Amino acid sequence: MTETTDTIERSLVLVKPDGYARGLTGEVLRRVEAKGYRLVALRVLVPTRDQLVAHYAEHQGKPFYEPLLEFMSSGPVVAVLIEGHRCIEGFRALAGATDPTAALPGTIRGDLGRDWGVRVQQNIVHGSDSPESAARETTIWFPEHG
Ligand code: D4T
Repeated sequence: MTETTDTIERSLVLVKPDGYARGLTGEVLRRVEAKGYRLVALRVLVPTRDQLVAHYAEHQGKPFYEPLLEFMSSGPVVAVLIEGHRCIEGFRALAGATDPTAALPGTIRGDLGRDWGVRVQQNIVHGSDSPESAARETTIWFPEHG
């Protein structure tokens, strides 16, 4: 059977500062590759405030917004562009629920995350939640692929 290429999606994944600092980048990438998705681009960087303001525009004004920006700029992250049919939905399933305490075992957040008693959830990874978000986020983290 020939794979149709016109419905291939890309998703923007971030290994957040907690995941990077804990040495979990390889484990996250292992799960992405084991699932069958392709790594298109990968970069280690400390996010700028401008990048985070653009990335988290939808959360501006929420109580966790400033702690979130502070946490996300606290150290290196790994930005990864992944590719595959329905990889946006697929990576969200791999990541699990936002709250790592409630995230199911078997997911990245459920297996590797926990509550640390701080003002923002440290949940190891981010993944785009729609094709529109993926396109917008790709221009922020990988302008050369946007
Ligand atoms: P991201 O965007 O980081 O992949 O996470 P989610 O898609 O799972 O969750 P989100 O956008 O709703 O939240 C972004 C980021 O903020 C933290 N957060 C979120 C938090 O600390 N308290 C909260 O009540 C919410 C909703 C966790 C992820």
